Amino acid sequence: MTNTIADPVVNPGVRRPAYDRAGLKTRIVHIGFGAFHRAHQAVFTDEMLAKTGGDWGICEMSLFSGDAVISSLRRQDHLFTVTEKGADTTEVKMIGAVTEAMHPLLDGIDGLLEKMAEEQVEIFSLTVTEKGYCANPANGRLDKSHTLIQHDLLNPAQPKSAIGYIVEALRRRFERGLAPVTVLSCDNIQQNGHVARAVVLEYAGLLDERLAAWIEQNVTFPCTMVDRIVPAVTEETQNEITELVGVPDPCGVACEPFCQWIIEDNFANGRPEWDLAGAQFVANVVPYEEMKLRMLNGSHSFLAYLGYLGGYAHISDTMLSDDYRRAAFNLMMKEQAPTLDMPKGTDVEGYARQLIERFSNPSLQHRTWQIAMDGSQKLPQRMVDAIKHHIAQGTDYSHLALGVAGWMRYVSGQDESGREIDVRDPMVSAFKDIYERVGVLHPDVVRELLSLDAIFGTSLPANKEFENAVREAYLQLLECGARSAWHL
Ligand code: NAI
Ligand code: CS2
Repeated sequence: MTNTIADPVVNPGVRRPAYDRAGLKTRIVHIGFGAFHRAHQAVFTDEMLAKTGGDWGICEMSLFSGDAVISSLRRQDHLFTVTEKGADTTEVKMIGAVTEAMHPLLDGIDGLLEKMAEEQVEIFSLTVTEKGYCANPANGRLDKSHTLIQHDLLNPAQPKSAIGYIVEALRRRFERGLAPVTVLSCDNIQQNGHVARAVVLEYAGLLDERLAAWIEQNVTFPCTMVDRIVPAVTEETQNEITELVGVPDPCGVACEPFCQWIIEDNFANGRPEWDLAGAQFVANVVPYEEMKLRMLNGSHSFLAYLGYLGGYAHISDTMLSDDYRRAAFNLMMKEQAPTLDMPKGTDVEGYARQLIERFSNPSLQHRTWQIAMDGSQKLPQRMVDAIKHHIAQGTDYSHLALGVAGWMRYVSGQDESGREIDVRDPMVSAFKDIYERVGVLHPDVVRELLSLDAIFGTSLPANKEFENAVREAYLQLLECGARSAWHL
């Protein structure tokens, strides 16, 4: 048998769990054992446990891909490592907060549902990506035509979508007279708790009005602002982790040292004292979410589209260009910050400067291609909401228009040298149809892409001034290329 991180071969520099793991119970079920959860909620829970010695354990679940990672996690006693990499610091932490790990391919759909229905479970947390909510991105309502939702409505006891799992597990709890739970969304969606609540209630209502009413009255859906840059793990990262840890850790991830979690204090049942590990519980998260989604994620997407088109593979590469760095800072300060309504004393400019520093971290290889993914699910909260604000105020939004044009140019599927771009997005076939119909890189695609109401809603596309701003930016990109576009 080969050694794993559960064996006593791990390098002494790795920080180990500082609490009694045997006392943990599965009180949290987490759906989406991706890179982000491992480096964020799992770390907060681990650090909280080191302070309190409590019993908040996590059962990890992935619903689609990821069965191999779940199997690996089981093989290594549910331990995994997180490597925090600053510009010139490296710290490796072994996380011990996980008690169980499940996947439908390993345990059957019913196995997962029964785990979620266990009496001691108090929280269902989620990192299932923006598209995992099966919502219309522009308005946050359930997309009833979604293939997974259509399937689940016909087979509610054998669901496929995260929403289907949550509602079926809640039904079992409701019928067995068990306590309700808190559904804790940790995805980058504007008012993520409200969106989770809306889709769960709408879907439950289509199945059973009584169940929907019970959920509405008993289950809570706090909003959260989550922040830590955690790039997808590459082979290079895996090798580096093996070197640092002493044995391979197929569940290991690497991330930046920065970490932030602001949580609306609205729990149906118990909650961990995550504040002891640095999280903040507040009454209203929405302004913080908005600030993060527009300033960080908005400029991330701007840099991802224009960076990819300009030939930059990583965010940190774009930060080596004065033009890209200045454009990202101006986008944040001139066009995103003015749309925010922050509590008094919030240092927005300090936040923007810190973001530029975080984006510049040379130890993180965060691919522009990764961030460019799923743009249809990301543009509304990252750019479109702010554009609406500027149109209402009559103020300048030229960087945002360039960002939208960069997305349009990117989803053409062809880069500036004519090479194919691997566009990943649930709406990719709609983009292909438009480009095929209108002609490759014809500026009329602007009007056609703007008419996708799942992204731009219904009123914005009718605004001629907006269409012209995006069209001009698109023409700039065609004529000069991303690196020479106006605002770069
Ligand atoms: P990942 O690709 O490593 O993991 C994605 C997880 O979501 C996997 O477990 C996958 O099985 C699951 N998933 C994907 N599509 C799904 C669907 N339709 N239904 C149910 N589950 C689905 O991605 P990562 O890095 O963990 O990010 C996940 C989400 O976390 C992001 O989309 C974002 O909303 C949020 N986030 C990510 C940050 C990062 O820097 N990676 C930071 C802040 C938030
Ligand atoms: C990124 C985010 O992939 C993306 O779209 O913008 O995942 C970003 O890394 C995080 O939100 C940082 O907290």
